[in-house]
Amino acid sequence: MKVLSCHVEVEMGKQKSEAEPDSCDWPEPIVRVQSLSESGELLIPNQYIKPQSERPCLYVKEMNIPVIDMTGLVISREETMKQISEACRKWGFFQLVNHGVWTELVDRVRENWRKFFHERKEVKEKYANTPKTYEGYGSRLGVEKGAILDWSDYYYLNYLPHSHTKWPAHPPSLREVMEEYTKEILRLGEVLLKVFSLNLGVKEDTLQNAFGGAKDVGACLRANFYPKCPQPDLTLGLSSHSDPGGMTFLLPDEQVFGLQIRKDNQWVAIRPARDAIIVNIGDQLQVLSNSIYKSVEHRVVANPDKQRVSLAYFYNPKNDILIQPISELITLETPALYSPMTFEEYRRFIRAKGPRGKFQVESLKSQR
Ligand SMILES: O=C(O)CCC(=O)C(=O)O
Repeated sequence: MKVLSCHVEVEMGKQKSEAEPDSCDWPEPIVRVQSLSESGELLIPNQYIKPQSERPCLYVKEMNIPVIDMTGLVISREETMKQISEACRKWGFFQLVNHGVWTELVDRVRENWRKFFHERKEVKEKYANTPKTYEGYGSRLGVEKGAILDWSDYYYLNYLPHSHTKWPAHPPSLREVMEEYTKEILRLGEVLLKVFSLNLGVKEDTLQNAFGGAKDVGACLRANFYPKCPQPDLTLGLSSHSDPGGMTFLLPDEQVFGLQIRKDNQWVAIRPARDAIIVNIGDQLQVLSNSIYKSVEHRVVANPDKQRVSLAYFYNPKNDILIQPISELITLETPALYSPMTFEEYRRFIRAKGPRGKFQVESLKSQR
């Protein structure tokens, strides 16, 4: 997310009713990318071919994003807090190791989602999603007719606030495993919000309160399935985007790399550290920190030889709370860069426009 002027934010608010997905269906019939990949066709359909300017460079420089050893918060607190602060300001990304989530649990999370995507078509189609809530098995983001699509399928789940979470019944262990994993994500989210608050120089509960309190946060996830792609130079597994929510905990595929982040205006490839959970700052934390922390663009390149599975867990503010820069951070020299907007309003916009929605709004604004 680039720094948005207040006007742009207001502009986004204004477009709400226009952009809101009011239909509960997709603008075109849904085609599963997995079935395209398995067809053995050597040319990808035009609908997946990105404009030249968005096509990926498959062999970009590899960089190590900061690795944070979480035990350091106990044994060398000052140093570790400093490392986290730098990572949030300069990278918007870091890799957490020794995070306390059992390797066995993480392995089971990965294995269950991998199994889901390899269930029979009829099993998966029972959970086909619609743009109304996005929950379930999906193959596109955004409802713009004729949009260029990404080379991936996904499963999206809303976990908190508790509603009728659309759990797949297969594999049968998936729900239990994900409930266990969610507890760990919520624990990590709470710890990190305290660390971020202290690092910003405010009371340790400031960000958690701004999120609406620990009991009212939002938690949702997207399991991503990137099938093999015969022409990975023409498309993307996931288009460039920044995450709209609070922060994201990403379990990357440890065997198949593909995540790239934009660093100093250049795409760099990420090689995940062993057993790491990748954390990235989302747009809401960029707003709350008045852009001291960066919500950084990232994307996923497709792979010609191997399929890839990842799990992005989004830790978000309460839907209806107004998100705006923390008052203690606003001074004459550092005026508020954003006007208040609820996360719900913001998300509605992004959902209608797809992952590149906010960049479109920004460029529209800058053309005026
Ligand atoms: O698959 C990945 O490595 C990244 C996924 C991601 O950025 C997302 O789901 O928002």
